[in-house]
Amino acid sequence: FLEKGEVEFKNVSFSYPESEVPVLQNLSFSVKSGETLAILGSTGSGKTSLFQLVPRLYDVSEGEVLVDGKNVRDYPIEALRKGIGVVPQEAVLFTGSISENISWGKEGAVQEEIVQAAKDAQIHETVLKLPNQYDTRVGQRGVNLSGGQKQRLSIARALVRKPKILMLDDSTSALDLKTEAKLLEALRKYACTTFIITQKISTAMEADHILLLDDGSIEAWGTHEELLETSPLYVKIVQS
Ligand code: TTP
Ligand code: MG
Repeated sequence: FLEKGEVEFKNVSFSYPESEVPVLQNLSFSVKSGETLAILGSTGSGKTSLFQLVPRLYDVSEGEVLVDGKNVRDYPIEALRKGIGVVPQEAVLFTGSISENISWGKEGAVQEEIVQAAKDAQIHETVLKLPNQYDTRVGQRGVNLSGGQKQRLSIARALVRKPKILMLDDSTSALDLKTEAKLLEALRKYACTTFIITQKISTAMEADHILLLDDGSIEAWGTHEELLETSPLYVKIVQS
């Protein structure tokens, strides 16, 4: 659906429809195929809003978002929705089996693919302990899952589609550091371009680039080492 998964923002500004308030202001950056970008910034700084512009949940107000050099407006919406896996900030599960929840949005996924995605998302072992394993129902009258378990199911759902671009909206917030490290390691073989919103410096340190958003603008861009030198705000976050 997408060729390489390169992403470029060119002078992007954005306000929500019917609002005058700019949420993102003049953002320019680019991420190459297979690279990881960590996005940091305080609550309300525009991280989730930035994510929504890539699969065109919203359109930019000014500027351009390019995927593989082409404006996202020039893609069929299906290509974007299928080539980009967005794991939302709040995991959305529906009443149905674990398998159905993972394969949702990918018709014809076979059991091996579902299990592989679950293994990579670090939820397979948990599923095996459930009463009916992959056939266990979740949601109403089904089992209750913890926040971190829901997050990992939601990641498995994105992985089963083998996206070229993977966008994780604080999706590892409930995971312990060891599980998160295993997850990030497993993601490598997907070789997808990865955007990861995170509050954890340990996650940001592993990324190829860090984008620090402050009130809708880019406060700093670079690697962990570079930001330690150039961004007082980043240093403050590291020390907090
Ligand atoms: P977000 O982009 O949601 O900010 P965030 O993701 O950085 O915050 P958090 O860490 O809490 O998840 O919001 C930026 C601004 O945009 C904020 O003023 C709320 C507003 N907004 C809307 O008006 N409509 C929306 O659908 C969203 C997501 C945000
Ligand atoms: Mg958010």
